[in-house]
Amino acid sequence: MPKSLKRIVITGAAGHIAYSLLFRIASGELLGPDQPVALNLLEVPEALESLEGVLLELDDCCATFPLLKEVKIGSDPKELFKDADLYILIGAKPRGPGMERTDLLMDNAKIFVEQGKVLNEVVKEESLVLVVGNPCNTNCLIAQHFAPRLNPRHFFAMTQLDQNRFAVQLAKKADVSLDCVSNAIIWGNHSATQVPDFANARINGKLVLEVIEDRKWCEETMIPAIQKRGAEIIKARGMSSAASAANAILQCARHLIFPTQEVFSCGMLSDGSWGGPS
Ligand code: NAX
Repeated sequence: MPKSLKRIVITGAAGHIAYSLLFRIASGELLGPDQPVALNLLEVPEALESLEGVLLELDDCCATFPLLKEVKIGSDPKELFKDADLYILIGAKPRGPGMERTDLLMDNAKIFVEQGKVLNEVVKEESLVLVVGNPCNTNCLIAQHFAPRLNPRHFFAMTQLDQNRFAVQLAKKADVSLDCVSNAIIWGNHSATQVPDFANARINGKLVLEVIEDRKWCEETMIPAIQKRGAEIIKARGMSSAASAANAILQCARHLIFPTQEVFSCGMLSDGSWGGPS
């Protein structure tokens, strides 16, 4: 029997990250090759014309995206947030050169207050919310606070990109392939204060310090490099990470939706003990 349609809300849909994400979701990369999907794409009114262009491109790919059954666009969250299974909240003002994520706090908090309130009105009990727009941990907490009807453990802030950056650094230093690295956990916020946990990460099943034997490099070179990686990319590209962020969204959302034995990082409300979506 064909699977029933899954609806995904994506905010900031005319932005850079969404442009790298939408086509991959439409191709089935997120939910699998037999899962029909509908996209509800939210933007601010000024960006709707640009989003219409993305819609035309999705249309032009339809021959290779048979799973994409429906696309709605608009700027009213009350309309677009109805009946979705997954909410990927990207829409926010991005950092420019020299800005830290906290500089965005005031502007972006307002967005997540409004969207949290709308989620509270329309969200289904089993839906999951993944917040990407920065500062993502704070925005996630704000949205969760304003949507008390939804299980607080269904809200997540994305730190998968930091985890990927961490794992790559370890693999390069140890001169092994990426699949040899496990337990590359990120503690704390997606910010310059995050803690890539080299003490518990593993390379070929061994503790990192047994393989790399260079605590000074871990503490003084690797951790600052990961903490500042976003800023390094902004300096080089003049824009914040987009394709790698979209890639991390897919990985993180798959981890949240499909059961996995793999250790992965993301921000979630905690009482100090671990627990996935319940
Ligand atoms: P863009 O500026 O390209 O796109 C953001 C889009 O959001 C714009 O099109 C804007 O019109 C839209 N938007 C603004 N307010 C909105 C609202 N109320 N409702 C719906 N849409 C709205 O930025 P992009 O490069 O796509 O980055 C988006 C966000 O992701 C930024 O906050 C950025 O800092 C954050 N990031 C988070 C990462 C993470 O690991 N958590 C990594 C990448 C990225 O830095």
